[in-house]
Amino acid sequence: MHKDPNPAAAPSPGVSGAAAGALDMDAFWMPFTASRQFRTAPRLLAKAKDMHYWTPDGRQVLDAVAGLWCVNAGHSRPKIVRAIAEQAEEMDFAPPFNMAHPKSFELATKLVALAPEGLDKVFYTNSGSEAVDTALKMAIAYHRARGEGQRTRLIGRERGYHGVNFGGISVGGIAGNRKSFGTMVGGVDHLRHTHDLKKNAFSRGLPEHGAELADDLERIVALHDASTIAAVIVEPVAGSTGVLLPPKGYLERLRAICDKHGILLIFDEVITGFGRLGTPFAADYFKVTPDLMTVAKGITNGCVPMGAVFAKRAIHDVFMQGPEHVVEFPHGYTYSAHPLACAAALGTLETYADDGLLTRGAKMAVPFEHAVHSLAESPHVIDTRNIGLVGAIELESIAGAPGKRAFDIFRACFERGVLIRTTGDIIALSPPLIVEESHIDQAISTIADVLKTAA
Ligand code: PXG
Repeated sequence: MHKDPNPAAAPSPGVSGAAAGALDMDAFWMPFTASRQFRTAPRLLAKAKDMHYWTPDGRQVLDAVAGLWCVNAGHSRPKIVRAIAEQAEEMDFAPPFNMAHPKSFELATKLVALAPEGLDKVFYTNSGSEAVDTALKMAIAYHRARGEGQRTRLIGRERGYHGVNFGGISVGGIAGNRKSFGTMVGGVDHLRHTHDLKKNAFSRGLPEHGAELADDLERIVALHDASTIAAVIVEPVAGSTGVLLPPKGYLERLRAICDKHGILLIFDEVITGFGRLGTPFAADYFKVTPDLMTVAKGITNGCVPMGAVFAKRAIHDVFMQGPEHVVEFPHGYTYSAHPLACAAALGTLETYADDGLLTRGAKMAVPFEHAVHSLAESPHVIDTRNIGLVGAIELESIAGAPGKRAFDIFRACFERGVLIRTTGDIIALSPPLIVEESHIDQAISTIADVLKTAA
Protein backbone atom coordinates (compact mmCIF):
# COMPACT_ATOMS: atom_id res chain seq x y z
CA MET A 1 0.00 0.00 0.00
CA HIS A 2 1.06 3.55 -0.58
CA LYS A 3 1.28 6.31 1.93
CA ASP A 4 -1.14 9.19 1.68
CA PRO A 5 0.49 11.51 -0.86
CA ASN A 6 -0.99 14.51 0.85
CA PRO A 7 -0.22 14.32 4.56
CA ALA A 8 -1.81 17.72 5.19
CA ALA A 9 -5.14 16.21 4.20
CA ALA A 10 -4.60 12.99 6.12
CA PRO A 11 -7.13 11.90 8.73
CA SER A 12 -7.15 13.70 12.02
CA PRO A 13 -4.92 12.33 14.79
CA GLY A 14 -8.09 11.51 16.68
CA VAL A 15 -9.11 8.99 14.05
CA SER A 16 -5.63 7.52 13.86
CA GLY A 17 -5.42 7.33 17.60
CA ALA A 18 -8.71 5.51 17.80
CA ALA A 19 -7.60 3.07 15.13
CA ALA A 20 -4.42 2.44 17.05
CA GLY A 21 -6.39 0.49 19.57
CA ALA A 22 -8.48 2.87 21.64
CA LEU A 23 -11.66 2.28 19.65
CA ASP A 24 -14.48 0.79 21.69
CA MET A 25 -16.20 -1.57 19.25
CA ASP A 26 -18.72 -3.03 21.66
CA ALA A 27 -21.84 -0.99 21.01
CA PHE A 28 -22.14 -0.87 17.21
CA TRP A 29 -24.09 -3.88 15.86
CA MET A 30 -22.72 -4.00 12.33
CA PRO A 31 -24.87 -4.64 9.22
CA PHE A 32 -24.20 -7.65 6.95
CA THR A 33 -20.85 -8.27 8.64
CA ALA A 34 -19.10 -11.24 10.14
CA SER A 35 -18.74 -9.02 13.15
CA ARG A 36 -16.85 -11.32 15.52
CA GLN A 37 -14.27 -11.91 12.83
CA PHE A 38 -14.22 -8.18 12.06
CA ARG A 39 -13.36 -7.29 15.64
CA THR A 40 -10.33 -9.56 15.55
CA ALA A 41 -8.87 -7.60 12.60
CA PRO A 42 -10.88 -4.43 11.96
CA ARG A 43 -10.77 -2.89 8.51
CA LEU A 44 -11.29 0.82 9.01
CA LEU A 45 -11.58 3.59 6.45
CA ALA A 46 -11.05 7.20 7.40
CA LYS A 47 -10.73 9.29 4.28
CA ALA A 48 -11.65 9.10 0.62
CA LYS A 49 -10.88 10.99 -2.56
CA ASP A 50 -11.69 10.09 -6.17
CA MET A 51 -10.59 6.46 -6.72
CA HIS A 52 -9.15 5.86 -3.27
CA TYR A 53 -9.76 5.33 0.39
CA TRP A 54 -7.20 5.80 3.12
CA THR A 55 -7.12 3.84 6.33
CA PRO A 56 -6.74 5.72 9.61
CA ASP A 57 -3.01 4.99 9.56
CA GLY A 58 -2.72 6.61 6.14
CA ARG A 59 -2.52 3.56 3.86
CA GLN A 60 -4.08 4.05 0.42
CA VAL A 61 -6.70 1.58 -0.81
CA LEU A 62 -7.95 1.50 -4.40
CA ASP A 63 -11.74 1.42 -4.44
CA ALA A 64 -12.68 -1.21 -7.03
CA VAL A 65 -16.33 -1.35 -5.96
CA ALA A 66 -17.41 2.31 -5.76
CA GLY A 67 -17.89 1.96 -2.02
CA LEU A 68 -20.83 -0.40 -2.30
CA TRP A 69 -21.83 0.11 -5.94
CA CYS A 70 -22.74 3.70 -5.22
CA VAL A 71 -19.88 6.20 -5.49
CA ASN A 72 -20.14 6.35 -9.27
CA ALA A 73 -18.43 9.74 -9.68
CA GLY A 74 -15.61 8.86 -7.30
CA HIS A 75 -15.19 10.08 -3.75
CA SER A 76 -15.66 13.52 -2.24
CA ARG A 77 -16.32 15.34 -5.48
CA PRO A 78 -16.26 19.12 -4.91
CA LYS A 79 -19.65 20.04 -6.38
CA ILE A 80 -21.41 17.43 -4.29
CA VAL A 81 -19.54 18.31 -1.11
CA ARG A 82 -20.31 21.99 -1.62
CA ALA A 83 -23.98 21.35 -2.39
CA ILE A 84 -24.42 19.39 0.83
CA ALA A 85 -22.54 21.94 2.96
CA GLU A 86 -24.47 24.88 1.53
CA GLN A 87 -27.80 23.13 1.95
CA ALA A 88 -27.04 22.29 5.58
CA GLU A 89 -26.37 25.99 6.21
CA GLU A 90 -29.44 27.17 4.37
CA MET A 91 -32.14 24.74 5.48
CA ASP A 92 -31.54 21.49 7.33
CA PHE A 93 -34.95 19.88 7.04
CA ALA A 94 -38.35 20.53 5.53
CA PRO A 95 -41.42 18.40 6.23
CA PRO A 96 -42.26 16.45 3.07
CA PHE A 97 -45.98 15.88 3.72
CA ASN A 98 -48.20 18.72 2.53
CA MET A 99 -45.05 20.88 2.31
CA ALA A 100 -42.10 20.92 -0.03
CA HIS A 101 -38.92 22.77 -0.91
CA PRO A 102 -37.88 23.94 -4.37
CA LYS A 103 -34.95 21.55 -4.84
CA SER A 104 -37.24 18.52 -4.59
CA PHE A 105 -39.07 19.69 -7.73
CA GLU A 106 -35.92 20.85 -9.48
CA LEU A 107 -34.33 17.45 -8.92
CA ALA A 108 -37.40 15.50 -10.04
CA THR A 109 -37.52 17.45 -13.29
CA LYS A 110 -33.84 16.70 -13.93
CA LEU A 111 -34.21 13.03 -13.04
CA VAL A 112 -37.17 12.59 -15.35
CA ALA A 113 -35.25 14.26 -18.18
CA LEU A 114 -32.51 11.68 -17.68
CA ALA A 115 -34.80 8.68 -17.27
CA PRO A 116 -36.01 6.40 -20.05
CA GLU A 117 -38.86 7.86 -22.10
CA GLY A 118 -42.22 7.65 -20.35
CA LEU A 119 -40.98 7.41 -16.75
CA ASP A 120 -42.27 10.87 -15.96
CA LYS A 121 -42.90 10.78 -12.21
CA VAL A 122 -40.51 10.42 -9.29
CA PHE A 123 -41.32 9.35 -5.72
CA TYR A 124 -38.47 9.83 -3.22
CA THR A 125 -37.31 7.35 -0.60
CA ASN A 126 -34.14 7.09 1.48
CA SER A 127 -32.70 3.81 0.28
CA GLY A 128 -33.01 1.08 -2.28
CA SER A 129 -34.92 -1.11 0.15
CA GLU A 130 -37.50 1.62 0.65
CA ALA A 131 -37.69 2.24 -3.09
CA VAL A 132 -38.46 -1.43 -3.66
CA ASP A 133 -41.18 -1.62 -1.03
CA THR A 134 -42.61 1.64 -2.37
CA ALA A 135 -42.73 0.28 -5.92
CA LEU A 136 -44.41 -2.95 -4.80
CA LYS A 137 -47.07 -0.98 -2.89
CA MET A 138 -47.51 1.35 -5.85
CA ALA A 139 -48.11 -1.59 -8.18
CA ILE A 140 -50.75 -3.18 -5.98
CA ALA A 141 -52.48 0.15 -5.25
CA TYR A 142 -52.46 1.03 -8.95
CA HIS A 143 -54.39 -2.09 -9.89
CA ARG A 144 -56.81 -1.53 -7.03
CA ALA A 145 -57.42 2.07 -8.10
CA ARG A 146 -58.24 0.75 -11.58
CA GLY A 147 -60.81 -1.64 -10.16
CA GLU A 148 -58.58 -4.73 -10.28
CA GLY A 149 -58.09 -5.12 -6.55
CA GLN A 150 -57.52 -8.85 -6.94
CA ARG A 151 -54.17 -8.22 -8.63
CA THR A 152 -52.03 -8.49 -5.51
CA ARG A 153 -49.48 -11.17 -6.34
CA LEU A 154 -45.86 -10.14 -6.73
CA ILE A 155 -43.35 -12.10 -8.75
CA GLY A 156 -39.63 -11.91 -8.04
CA ARG A 157 -36.82 -14.13 -9.19
CA GLU A 158 -34.57 -16.68 -7.54
CA ARG A 159 -31.29 -15.08 -6.43
CA GLY A 160 -32.80 -11.61 -6.78
CA TYR A 161 -31.77 -8.94 -4.26
CA HIS A 162 -34.23 -6.18 -3.55
CA GLY A 163 -33.04 -4.86 -0.23
CA VAL A 164 -33.88 -6.02 3.24
CA ASN A 165 -37.36 -4.78 4.06
CA PHE A 166 -40.19 -7.31 4.19
CA GLY A 167 -41.43 -6.64 0.67
CA GLY A 168 -37.90 -6.77 -0.70
CA ILE A 169 -36.90 -10.04 0.98
CA SER A 170 -40.23 -11.58 0.00
CA VAL A 171 -39.74 -10.95 -3.71
CA GLY A 172 -36.00 -11.44 -3.26
CA GLY A 173 -34.52 -14.83 -3.91
CA ILE A 174 -31.48 -15.09 -1.67
CA ALA A 175 -32.31 -17.82 0.83
CA GLY A 176 -29.82 -16.64 3.43
CA ASN A 177 -31.52 -13.25 3.60
CA ARG A 178 -34.97 -14.82 4.12
CA LYS A 179 -34.72 -17.93 6.21
CA SER A 180 -34.30 -16.28 9.62
CA PHE A 181 -37.23 -13.94 9.33
CA GLY A 182 -40.35 -16.02 9.44
CA THR A 183 -43.41 -15.22 7.40
CA MET A 184 -42.76 -13.31 4.22
CA VAL A 185 -45.28 -11.11 2.45
CA GLY A 186 -47.98 -13.45 1.13
CA GLY A 187 -48.83 -14.16 -2.49
CA VAL A 188 -45.31 -14.05 -3.85
CA ASP A 189 -43.81 -16.42 -6.43
CA HIS A 190 -40.41 -16.53 -8.10
CA LEU A 191 -39.10 -16.94 -11.61
CA ARG A 192 -36.14 -19.23 -12.10
CA HIS A 193 -32.80 -17.44 -12.13
CA THR A 194 -30.80 -17.26 -15.33
CA HIS A 195 -27.35 -18.34 -14.17
CA ASP A 196 -26.14 -21.34 -16.18
CA LEU A 197 -22.40 -21.88 -16.17
CA LYS A 198 -22.68 -25.13 -18.12
CA LYS A 199 -23.91 -23.20 -21.12
CA ASN A 200 -22.64 -19.68 -20.58
CA ALA A 201 -19.32 -19.77 -18.68
CA PHE A 202 -16.77 -17.12 -19.62
CA SER A 203 -19.28 -15.05 -21.61
CA ARG A 204 -18.10 -11.63 -22.68
CA GLY A 205 -21.13 -9.42 -22.24
CA LEU A 206 -24.57 -10.99 -22.41
CA PRO A 207 -24.81 -14.79 -22.30
CA GLU A 208 -26.08 -16.47 -25.48
CA HIS A 209 -28.31 -19.05 -23.85
CA GLY A 210 -31.41 -18.69 -21.72
CA ALA A 211 -33.85 -16.17 -23.23
CA GLU A 212 -36.49 -18.86 -22.92
CA LEU A 213 -36.17 -18.70 -19.12
CA ALA A 214 -38.43 -15.64 -19.37
CA ASP A 215 -41.19 -18.08 -20.34
CA ASP A 216 -41.11 -19.21 -16.72
CA LEU A 217 -43.45 -16.27 -16.20
CA GLU A 218 -46.01 -18.04 -18.38
CA ARG A 219 -45.79 -21.05 -16.04
CA ILE A 220 -46.50 -18.80 -13.05
CA VAL A 221 -49.32 -17.05 -14.90
CA ALA A 222 -50.88 -20.42 -15.74
CA LEU A 223 -50.63 -21.47 -12.09
CA HIS A 224 -52.06 -18.35 -10.46
CA ASP A 225 -53.97 -16.74 -13.34
CA ALA A 226 -52.82 -13.39 -14.70
CA SER A 227 -55.76 -11.63 -13.09
CA THR A 228 -54.16 -12.14 -9.66
CA ILE A 229 -50.70 -10.82 -10.53
CA ALA A 230 -49.77 -7.19 -9.91
CA ALA A 231 -46.13 -7.00 -10.90
CA VAL A 232 -42.88 -8.71 -11.74
CA ILE A 233 -39.70 -7.28 -10.25
CA VAL A 234 -36.21 -8.08 -11.51
CA GLU A 235 -32.77 -6.54 -11.46
CA PRO A 236 -31.87 -6.09 -15.14
CA VAL A 237 -28.40 -7.29 -14.13
CA ALA A 238 -28.48 -9.02 -10.75
CA GLY A 239 -25.72 -7.46 -8.65
CA SER A 240 -25.69 -8.49 -5.03
CA THR A 241 -26.14 -12.18 -5.72
CA GLY A 242 -22.92 -12.16 -7.74
CA VAL A 243 -23.41 -10.39 -11.07
CA LEU A 244 -25.84 -12.49 -13.10
CA LEU A 245 -26.35 -11.15 -16.60
CA PRO A 246 -29.61 -11.52 -18.49
CA PRO A 247 -29.31 -13.86 -21.48
CA LYS A 248 -29.68 -12.15 -24.85
CA GLY A 249 -33.36 -11.43 -25.50
CA TYR A 250 -34.49 -12.36 -21.96
CA LEU A 251 -35.63 -8.94 -20.78
CA GLU A 252 -37.42 -8.20 -24.05
CA ARG A 253 -39.31 -11.45 -23.64
CA LEU A 254 -40.21 -10.72 -20.04
CA ARG A 255 -41.54 -7.30 -21.12
CA ALA A 256 -43.69 -8.90 -23.83
CA ILE A 257 -45.19 -11.47 -21.47
CA CYS A 258 -45.98 -8.78 -18.88
CA ASP A 259 -47.69 -6.70 -21.56
CA LYS A 260 -49.70 -9.65 -22.76
CA HIS A 261 -51.11 -10.22 -19.28
CA GLY A 262 -51.45 -6.67 -17.97
CA ILE A 263 -48.71 -7.25 -15.39
CA LEU A 264 -46.48 -4.31 -14.40
CA LEU A 265 -42.76 -4.76 -14.95
CA ILE A 266 -40.51 -3.26 -12.28
CA PHE A 267 -36.79 -2.88 -12.95
CA ASP A 268 -34.76 -2.62 -9.78
CA GLU A 269 -31.96 -0.36 -10.99
CA VAL A 270 -30.44 0.38 -7.60
CA ILE A 271 -27.11 -0.89 -8.93
CA THR A 272 -27.51 -0.52 -12.69
CA GLY A 273 -28.84 3.05 -12.53
CA PHE A 274 -26.66 6.10 -13.15
CA GLY A 275 -24.14 4.89 -15.66
CA ARG A 276 -23.01 1.52 -14.37
CA LEU A 277 -23.56 -0.23 -17.73
CA GLY A 278 -22.32 2.69 -19.85
CA THR A 279 -25.82 4.09 -20.35
CA PRO A 280 -27.75 6.23 -17.86
CA PHE A 281 -29.96 3.25 -16.94
CA ALA A 282 -30.04 -0.46 -17.80
CA ALA A 283 -33.41 0.22 -19.44
CA ASP A 284 -31.46 2.30 -21.99
CA TYR A 285 -28.85 -0.40 -22.44
CA PHE A 286 -31.43 -3.12 -23.10
CA LYS A 287 -33.94 -0.82 -24.79
CA VAL A 288 -36.63 -2.24 -22.55
CA THR A 289 -38.67 0.25 -20.55
CA PRO A 290 -40.23 -0.91 -17.29
CA ASP A 291 -43.44 0.50 -15.81
CA LEU A 292 -41.76 1.30 -12.51
CA MET A 293 -38.04 1.68 -11.85
CA THR A 294 -36.29 1.79 -8.50
CA VAL A 295 -33.00 3.59 -7.95
CA ALA A 296 -30.77 4.59 -5.01
CA LYS A 297 -26.98 4.52 -4.52
CA GLY A 298 -25.71 6.51 -7.52
CA ILE A 299 -28.57 9.01 -7.29
CA THR A 300 -26.51 10.92 -4.71
CA ASN A 301 -23.16 9.29 -5.46
CA GLY A 302 -23.67 7.54 -2.13
CA CYS A 303 -23.07 10.81 -0.26
CA VAL A 304 -26.45 11.19 1.43
CA PRO A 305 -28.94 8.33 1.65
CA MET A 306 -31.60 8.58 -1.04
CA GLY A 307 -33.67 6.31 -3.24
CA ALA A 308 -36.50 6.87 -5.67
CA VAL A 309 -39.17 5.17 -7.71
CA PHE A 310 -39.78 6.33 -11.27
CA ALA A 311 -43.30 5.68 -12.53
CA LYS A 312 -45.00 5.94 -15.86
CA ARG A 313 -47.32 8.92 -16.00
CA ALA A 314 -50.31 6.68 -16.66
CA ILE A 315 -49.68 4.79 -13.41
CA HIS A 316 -49.43 8.00 -11.43
CA ASP A 317 -52.53 9.45 -13.06
CA VAL A 318 -54.71 6.54 -11.99
CA PHE A 319 -54.14 7.64 -8.39
CA MET A 320 -55.31 11.18 -9.15
CA GLN A 321 -59.00 10.69 -8.52
CA GLY A 322 -61.47 11.19 -5.68
CA PRO A 323 -61.86 14.29 -3.53
CA GLU A 324 -58.94 16.69 -3.98
CA HIS A 325 -58.30 17.18 -0.26
CA VAL A 326 -57.62 13.47 0.25
CA VAL A 327 -54.11 11.94 0.15
CA GLU A 328 -53.97 9.91 -3.07
CA PHE A 329 -51.11 7.56 -2.13
CA PRO A 330 -50.89 7.04 1.64
CA HIS A 331 -47.18 6.35 1.69
CA GLY A 332 -43.98 8.31 2.31
CA TYR A 333 -41.13 8.81 4.74
CA THR A 334 -40.20 11.59 7.16
CA TYR A 335 -37.04 11.98 5.12
CA SER A 336 -38.55 11.70 1.62
CA ALA A 337 -37.02 14.50 -0.47
CA HIS A 338 -34.67 15.41 2.38
CA PRO A 339 -33.04 18.74 1.52
CA LEU A 340 -29.51 17.40 2.00
CA ALA A 341 -30.25 14.43 -0.24
CA CYS A 342 -31.83 16.61 -2.92
CA ALA A 343 -28.85 18.97 -2.82
CA ALA A 344 -26.43 16.05 -3.01
CA ALA A 345 -28.36 14.56 -5.95
CA LEU A 346 -28.31 17.87 -7.82
CA GLY A 347 -24.55 18.15 -7.25
CA THR A 348 -24.19 14.54 -8.36
CA LEU A 349 -26.12 15.00 -11.61
CA GLU A 350 -24.01 18.06 -12.37
CA THR A 351 -20.82 16.11 -11.73
CA TYR A 352 -22.01 13.23 -13.94
CA ALA A 353 -22.77 15.74 -16.72
CA ASP A 354 -19.46 17.65 -16.30
CA ASP A 355 -17.42 14.48 -16.70
CA GLY A 356 -19.70 12.58 -19.13
CA LEU A 357 -19.86 9.79 -16.57
CA LEU A 358 -23.23 8.31 -17.46
CA THR A 359 -21.81 7.04 -20.74
CA ARG A 360 -18.12 6.78 -19.86
CA GLY A 361 -18.62 3.18 -18.79
CA ALA A 362 -19.24 2.21 -22.42
CA LYS A 363 -15.73 3.29 -23.35
CA MET A 364 -14.04 1.88 -20.27
CA ALA A 365 -15.96 -1.39 -20.63
CA VAL A 366 -13.55 -2.41 -23.36
CA PRO A 367 -10.31 -2.52 -21.33
CA PHE A 368 -12.32 -3.62 -18.31
CA GLU A 369 -13.70 -6.66 -20.14
CA HIS A 370 -10.24 -7.60 -21.31
CA ALA A 371 -8.84 -7.28 -17.79
CA VAL A 372 -11.62 -9.26 -16.08
CA HIS A 373 -11.28 -12.13 -18.55
CA SER A 374 -7.51 -12.19 -18.14
CA LEU A 375 -8.25 -13.93 -14.83
CA ALA A 376 -9.95 -16.86 -16.59
CA GLU A 377 -6.87 -19.07 -16.24
CA SER A 378 -6.08 -18.16 -12.64
CA PRO A 379 -6.39 -20.87 -9.97
CA HIS A 380 -9.91 -21.66 -8.68
CA VAL A 381 -11.64 -19.50 -11.33
CA ILE A 382 -14.71 -21.19 -12.85
CA ASP A 383 -16.16 -18.14 -14.60
CA THR A 384 -15.39 -14.56 -15.53
CA ARG A 385 -18.16 -12.30 -16.79
CA ASN A 386 -18.73 -8.63 -17.43
CA ILE A 387 -21.07 -5.92 -18.61
CA GLY A 388 -20.35 -2.19 -18.63
CA LEU A 389 -18.27 -1.49 -15.55
CA VAL A 390 -19.46 -4.56 -13.68
CA GLY A 391 -17.30 -7.63 -13.55
CA ALA A 392 -17.40 -10.93 -11.72
CA ILE A 393 -14.90 -13.65 -11.06
CA GLU A 394 -16.59 -16.80 -9.83
CA LEU A 395 -14.47 -19.24 -7.84
CA GLU A 396 -14.88 -22.88 -7.04
CA SER A 397 -15.99 -23.16 -3.41
CA ILE A 398 -13.92 -24.95 -0.82
CA ALA A 399 -15.80 -28.16 -0.01
CA GLY A 400 -17.85 -27.64 3.12
CA ALA A 401 -16.96 -23.95 3.43
CA PRO A 402 -18.87 -21.97 0.82
CA GLY A 403 -17.85 -18.32 0.70
CA LYS A 404 -14.61 -18.82 2.64
CA ARG A 405 -12.28 -18.77 -0.35
CA ALA A 406 -13.65 -15.50 -1.69
CA PHE A 407 -13.78 -13.89 1.74
CA ASP A 408 -10.14 -14.73 2.39
CA ILE A 409 -9.29 -13.22 -1.00
CA PHE A 410 -11.26 -10.09 -0.08
CA ARG A 411 -9.18 -9.74 3.08
CA ALA A 412 -5.90 -10.38 1.27
CA CYS A 413 -6.73 -7.82 -1.42
CA PHE A 414 -7.56 -5.23 1.23
CA GLU A 415 -4.20 -5.86 2.87
CA ARG A 416 -2.60 -5.25 -0.52
CA GLY A 417 -4.46 -2.00 -1.01
CA VAL A 418 -7.46 -2.95 -3.15
CA LEU A 419 -11.08 -2.98 -1.97
CA ILE A 420 -13.18 -5.61 -3.75
CA ARG A 421 -16.59 -7.07 -2.87
CA THR A 422 -17.40 -10.73 -2.53
CA THR A 423 -20.67 -12.56 -2.27
CA GLY A 424 -20.57 -16.29 -1.76
CA ASP A 425 -17.53 -17.33 -3.78
CA ILE A 426 -17.98 -14.62 -6.38
CA ILE A 427 -15.75 -11.57 -6.56
CA ALA A 428 -17.64 -8.53 -7.84
CA LEU A 429 -15.96 -5.46 -9.29
CA SER A 430 -17.77 -2.18 -9.95
CA PRO A 431 -15.26 0.67 -9.90
CA PRO A 432 -16.23 4.33 -9.86
CA LEU A 433 -16.98 5.47 -13.41
CA ILE A 434 -13.95 7.77 -13.33
CA VAL A 435 -11.71 4.69 -13.33
CA GLU A 436 -8.58 4.73 -15.53
CA GLU A 437 -6.87 1.75 -17.10
CA SER A 438 -4.07 1.93 -14.55
CA HIS A 439 -6.61 1.38 -11.75
CA ILE A 440 -8.14 -1.57 -13.57
CA ASP A 441 -4.66 -3.05 -14.02
CA GLN A 442 -3.86 -2.61 -10.35
CA ALA A 443 -7.09 -4.23 -9.20
CA ILE A 444 -6.79 -7.17 -11.57
CA SER A 445 -3.11 -7.82 -10.96
CA THR A 446 -3.69 -7.73 -7.21
CA ILE A 447 -6.51 -10.27 -7.52
CA ALA A 448 -4.33 -12.41 -9.82
CA ASP A 449 -1.47 -12.36 -7.30
CA VAL A 450 -3.75 -13.23 -4.41
CA LEU A 451 -5.35 -16.07 -6.38
CA LYS A 452 -1.90 -17.58 -7.03
CA THR A 453 -1.43 -18.29 -3.34
CA ALA A 454 -5.06 -18.61 -2.24
CA ALA A 455 -6.20 -21.77 -0.50
N1 PXG B 1 -32.09 -3.36 -4.83
C1 PXG B 1 -30.91 -3.70 -5.37
C2 PXG B 1 -30.86 -4.23 -6.76
C3 PXG B 1 -29.74 -3.53 -4.63
O1 PXG B 1 -28.56 -3.89 -5.17
C4 PXG B 1 -31.07 -2.69 -2.81
C5 PXG B 1 -32.18 -2.87 -3.59
C6 PXG B 1 -31.23 -2.14 -1.44
O2 PXG B 1 -30.70 -0.88 -1.33
P1 PXG B 1 -30.34 -0.29 0.12
O3 PXG B 1 -30.02 1.14 -0.19
O4 PXG B 1 -31.55 -0.41 0.97
O5 PXG B 1 -29.18 -1.10 0.64
C7 PXG B 1 -29.82 -3.02 -3.33
C8 PXG B 1 -28.61 -2.82 -2.47
C9 PXG B 1 -23.50 -6.17 -2.47
C10 PXG B 1 -24.55 -5.32 -1.86
O6 PXG B 1 -22.61 -6.61 -1.80
C11 PXG B 1 -25.48 -4.72 -2.65
C12 PXG B 1 -26.48 -3.95 -2.07
C13 PXG B 1 -26.52 -3.78 -0.71
C14 PXG B 1 -25.58 -4.39 0.07
C15 PXG B 1 -24.59 -5.17 -0.49
O7 PXG B 1 -23.53 -6.44 -3.66
N2 PXG B 1 -27.42 -3.42 -2.90
